[in-house]
Amino acid sequence: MVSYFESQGITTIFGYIGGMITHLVDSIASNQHVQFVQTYHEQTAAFAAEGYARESGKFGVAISTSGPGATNMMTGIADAFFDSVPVIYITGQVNTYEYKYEKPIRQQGFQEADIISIVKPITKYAKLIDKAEDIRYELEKAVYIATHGRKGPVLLDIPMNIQRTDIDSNHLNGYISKKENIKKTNIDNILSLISKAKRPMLLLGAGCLNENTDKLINTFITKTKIPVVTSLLGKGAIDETYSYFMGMIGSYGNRCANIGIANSDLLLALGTRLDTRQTGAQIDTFLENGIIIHVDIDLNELEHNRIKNRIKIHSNVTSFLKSMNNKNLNCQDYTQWHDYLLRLKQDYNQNKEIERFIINKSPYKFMQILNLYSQEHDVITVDIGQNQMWAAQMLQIKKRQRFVTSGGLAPMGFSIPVAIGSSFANPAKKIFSLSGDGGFHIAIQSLMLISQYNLPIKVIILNNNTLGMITQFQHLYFNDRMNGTTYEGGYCVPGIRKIAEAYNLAYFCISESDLTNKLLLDRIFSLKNCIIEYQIEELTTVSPKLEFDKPIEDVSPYLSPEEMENNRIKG
Ligand SMILES: Cc1ncc(C[n+]2csc(CCOP(=O)(O)OP(=O)(O)O)c2C)c(N)n1
Ligand SMILES: [Mg+2]
Repeated sequence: MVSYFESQGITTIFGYIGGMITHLVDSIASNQHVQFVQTYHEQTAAFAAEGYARESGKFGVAISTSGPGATNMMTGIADAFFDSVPVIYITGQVNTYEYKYEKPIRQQGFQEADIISIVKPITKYAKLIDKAEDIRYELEKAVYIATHGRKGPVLLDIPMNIQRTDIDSNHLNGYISKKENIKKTNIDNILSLISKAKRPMLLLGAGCLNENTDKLINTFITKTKIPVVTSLLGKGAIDETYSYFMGMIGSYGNRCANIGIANSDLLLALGTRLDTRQTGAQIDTFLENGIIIHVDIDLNELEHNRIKNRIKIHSNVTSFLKSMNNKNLNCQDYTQWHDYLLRLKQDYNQNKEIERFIINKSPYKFMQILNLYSQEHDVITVDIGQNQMWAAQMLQIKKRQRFVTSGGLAPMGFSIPVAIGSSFANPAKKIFSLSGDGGFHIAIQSLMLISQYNLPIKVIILNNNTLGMITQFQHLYFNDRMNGTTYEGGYCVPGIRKIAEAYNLAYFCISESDLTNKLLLDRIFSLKNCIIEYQIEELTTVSPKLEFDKPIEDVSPYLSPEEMENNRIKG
């Protein structure tokens, strides 16, 4: 198994040891080219493998023992499933002669759990391998499934006695993939629609992050000058300094992006599933008078999307853009459309939003500083909560920068493990890992790896001393009853200075007043790794925010009806 992973270019396998996986760990240790990284928690391994997959462009591998080891990986498995990340998860299992199989009992072997049944709904493929001679076939099949079509996780559950069987893989059957049967799409109709559109908009989703897709996107927009928005997961698909880049759309999208998309007459949505967080719950009003061309690799997403009236194109983004770029496309004159969007961008960019609507500007000011200190090619990993949205709204993603966050599952504690996985995939990359105080606490044990392997990761904690995203929710809908989210409500933040010391990492505590201290910031940001605690006083909020049942352009805090009207394109 390890030799096979080596042949696929995999250099690191993440995991946590236990009796039922010791054979595999031992085999990894005996291979010169593949290392085993002991992650101190299986959830860290599961997320790290995702980070490794995203950064390497290959796939990640995470392993654990049976029972609790396997169940601890589940959050990562679900995350990889919803966000389409190719990862091979391998769990050890009790010996086949101890396994309960179909017997109507709860458990037969010690630490036995039927992980296959548990993970079926959150994997592309999950298989108990209880015949040693199946291993080659199943392994090759697992990698094929994880990395083809809409990518995602696969789990192989391997009993201990199967792991220790001697095999000669040259004499075992391999997996031969079926020819993929994707119809060649006729794009002439699409070209004609785009050429007629007066106000087209390109929406980039996670499906645009494949290798080389950025070049194709670049060619397409250089040629057409079509304006661009992204989804949360699409951030990083384009250098955001593009003049007609409007920002991120959605529930926490930039106001100019949300108004812009609402006024377009044709939306070319690439590699995105147009979920509620992007479109708002008012799907009937989403691009009410416009055409939506929906390009997705997953036929089910195309067929079962809530938004009616879409032109569906079953294709991956890369081949779609290749065919588009090969054709002649005569676009309309976009001068008026561009002028309108540039005006929106001027009036409703995130800096304006903050000036106008945000009382506690401190977190956003930190993001402005990060824009100065992060460079092309850097990796920025982001956790869940207000910190995620401050980053998504405010960070201007540069050329080949990677913005890694979780969209579908959104598990707190994601950012640091995923940064670690990225770092093992590409040790040359500088990484900024952002978390809230809550998410940081959940991922705490993974800090060990940063000092242990001296990884180039700066861990940044936006410490507002609350589970901020939920306090904003409690403020809106629960009359400020801050149960479980503030000190008074029973939520405490540990002393981060002491934690940094315990994990052997340099520590800096800064607040808003330090953001003008260039000398200090230069020093902190020039370090290879450290923990930066950014202390934020008072209640924090995210703005804009789309409230339930509002159309995408009508985000809170609300504009006056006159201002709204003034932003609407008539006709
Ligand atoms: C594992 C997990 N548990 C609970 C939640 C629900 N949740 C979403 S955001 C949030 C608060 C996050 O607080 P913090 O990490 O301090 O970030 P902040 O919002 O303050 O920036 C919570 C509890 C979640 N997303 N993931
Ligand atoms: Mg917080």
